[in-house]
Amino acid sequence: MEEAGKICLIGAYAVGKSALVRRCLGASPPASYRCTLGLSISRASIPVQGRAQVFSLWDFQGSGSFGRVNVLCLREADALIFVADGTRMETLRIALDMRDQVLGLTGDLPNALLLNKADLKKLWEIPENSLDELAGQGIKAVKSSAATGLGVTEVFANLAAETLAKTPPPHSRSYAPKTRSLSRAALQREEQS
Ligand SMILES: Nc1nc2c(ncn2[C@@H]2O[C@H](COP(=O)(O)OP(=O)(O)OP(=O)(O)O)[C@@H](O)[C@H]2O)c(=O)[nH]1
Ligand SMILES: [Mg+2]
Repeated sequence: MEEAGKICLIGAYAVGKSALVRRCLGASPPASYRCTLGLSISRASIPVQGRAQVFSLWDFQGSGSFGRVNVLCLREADALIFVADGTRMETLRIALDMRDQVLGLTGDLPNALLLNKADLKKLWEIPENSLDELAGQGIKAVKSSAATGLGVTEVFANLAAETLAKTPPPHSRSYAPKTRSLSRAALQREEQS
């Protein structure tokens, strides 16, 4: 089946990106933590308006900044999921920095910010009013848990629907290859930084 789009997951290390992908694929998080090396790509079937659509999920290695190689991988991104770990406040700052940096390069793509590990309430560090503050800044933030599944299906389904609303899949339009790419100026800025 033809891929309907590419969804990228980005954030600091150990925030739960790979666990969220596993949950999207119908599996629970693994018992032990294994960091992603570089990039892991999976294919997921996500229903949009009652019809299964295949998306590729690009799960990047966690980091505090987005390097040049990863920036090049974002050329064909259709939607972005920025992930923070609600039990580590600094990971929210990292996710917001990455969001600014990446959206500055890709332009306005469908995106969401996940405050993950919502099941770990006792360890939660992000203030309760943060969701409202972020909403006030036009940032769609959602609490999620790869452990319980909270918010996960909805976020992937919403982004898949937004992606298809922007770019219908090939079988429902006359086929034209994607032409969007990072601007030369954006790449040069990235090289110089
Ligand atoms: N309790 C709880 N644990 C989680 C959740 N999501 C992930 N974890 C755990 O957190 C650890 C890190 O999860 P990963 O999914 O590997 O994190 P990652 O962001 O992919 O990490 P990198 O690949 O290093 O960037 C693992 O031990 C997971 O089982 C969650 O929602 N709740
Ligand atoms: Mg990972």
